[in-house]
Amino acid sequence: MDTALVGIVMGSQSDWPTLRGAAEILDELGIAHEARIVSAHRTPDRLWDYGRKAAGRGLRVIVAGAGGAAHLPGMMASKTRLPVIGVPVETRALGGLDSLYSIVQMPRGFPVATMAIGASGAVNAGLMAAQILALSDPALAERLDAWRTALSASIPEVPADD
Ligand code: RP5
Repeated sequence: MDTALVGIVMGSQSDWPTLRGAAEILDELGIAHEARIVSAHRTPDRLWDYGRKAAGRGLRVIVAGAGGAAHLPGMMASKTRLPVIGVPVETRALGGLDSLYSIVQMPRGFPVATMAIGASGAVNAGLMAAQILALSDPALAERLDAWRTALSASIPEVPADD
């Protein structure tokens, strides 16, 4: 197994159905990654440890998803200089607006690149991580270009009836 370049962290097992979208796109693009449950509130020491060691272990980008009081992406960003891409997980109570506001409104100095709420946000987080890595990986840049071209080609110009 190659050393993971992207760390996907989430606050709970219940976030995995959403965050899996990031893992799948990274698989598709041939990017080594790992997934871990790291909760800002339930396992703060694990979060500290993960953030402190992330760069030294060879990770280049972190995708962090959480729902509700979603402090994980911001706290992770405070512990590592690696780019952190935040995914607001949809919530039953507030539809994920709570997650979005918790993640997006960072104080000056510790940015989190915040994606859309839910599944689209997770896939885009994987793509954003790939785009960052492609800056220094020409082979990946080619795979990414091909992926984007295929997506464009799959969009019909004329809408079909049901
Ligand atoms: C957050 O609380 C997690 O990120 C999750 O989205 C939410 C609910 O967690 P569970 O109660 O389902 O474990 O920490």
